[in-house]
Amino acid sequence: MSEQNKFSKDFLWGAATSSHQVEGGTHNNWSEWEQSPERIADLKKRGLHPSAFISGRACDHYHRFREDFDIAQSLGHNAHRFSIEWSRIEPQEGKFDEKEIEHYREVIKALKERGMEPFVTLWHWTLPLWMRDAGGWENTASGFYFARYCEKMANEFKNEVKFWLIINEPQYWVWHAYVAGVFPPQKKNIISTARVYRNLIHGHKEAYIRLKAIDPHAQIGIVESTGWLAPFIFQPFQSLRNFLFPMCVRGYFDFFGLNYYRKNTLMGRKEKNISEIGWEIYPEGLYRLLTAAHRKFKKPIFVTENGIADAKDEKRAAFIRDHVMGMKKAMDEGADVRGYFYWSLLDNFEWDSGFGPRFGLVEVDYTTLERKIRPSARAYQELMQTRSA
Ligand code: IFM
Repeated sequence: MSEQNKFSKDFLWGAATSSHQVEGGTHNNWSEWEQSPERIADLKKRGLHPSAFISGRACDHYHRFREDFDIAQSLGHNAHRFSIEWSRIEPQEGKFDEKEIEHYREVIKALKERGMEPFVTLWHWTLPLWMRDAGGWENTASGFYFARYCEKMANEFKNEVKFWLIINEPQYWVWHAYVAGVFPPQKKNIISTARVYRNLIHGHKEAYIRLKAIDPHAQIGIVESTGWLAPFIFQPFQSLRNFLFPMCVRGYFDFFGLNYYRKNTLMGRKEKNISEIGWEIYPEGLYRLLTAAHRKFKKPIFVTENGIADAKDEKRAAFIRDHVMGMKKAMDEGADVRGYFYWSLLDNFEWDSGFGPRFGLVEVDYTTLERKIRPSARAYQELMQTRSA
């Protein structure tokens, strides 16, 4: 590999997680939904075993984060993305739990001690129960509630955290919760969708303003889920699918967090190369979307998620290599990409799909909670080391 093909020393390499998916012991709108009689009946009707769809103790990362960060450090990561669980921090409206704030202070400290830059997501899809009972993001005050919690976090961690991500994949989440109706609250209602979208925009902007007021040097990002639409006739919808929310909050983010997994072939022939959950593997899409995001927003970009469900670890190493190459191509053409986070560090609870899909660089035995590093995690390490100048 020629020198100019290498990544700079400050390029950030790491992996991502989210609280509800790995911590275990969360008590929020999702944990209650997972155990609701309606959800259990629905799973049984589909011949599925409900226990595989209840997050429960997940990976027990809440108690094992140091051990997990030791692994990430041993794999050469110099950054890590995780989320703060709002329901732990503010279990009752307006009342912040100091013990839980200290927990996340320890998490951040543990990362820094291991030479990993923390990337902190403030909302990754789970609500405190009081917020759910108040109507969740449908409530007109939801943006205010959310921004108040964000402000608290910024005040607590302003000296330790430089990179903040406000809301994870807002448009993707709205679609699944309010249009497709597969995430709680499982509504399929266009009025609710519009209301929630508007409140998320307001929540994002208000959080940005408050975070910046507390720390003008903070780098605050948007994270959106992107997918390459195919075939060609869907080209005009590419922006709507991938960049609508970021366009609505233009001027209120310092960097673009781009999550990318797959091609979405809406009709015609699909890619033959697919993951074990049927997602079409298309590294070229990452190149194209990074290039498009660069042209549209002219901001620094981090690939904040990119990963594959692959229990046997047969495709993951090539998947990472090919996507990193796609990313490099976009960088060579001018996209200001500054980091790459594989999803996910650990196997984890994949929302409505339960524990089935295995995205981890590290395999988790959900009975013993034993961690086992997959060979692709080493391949990823080699890739980042041989390519860093
Ligand atoms: O697990 C999810 C994550 O929570 C959000 N982005 C996509 C991942 C894989 O589906």
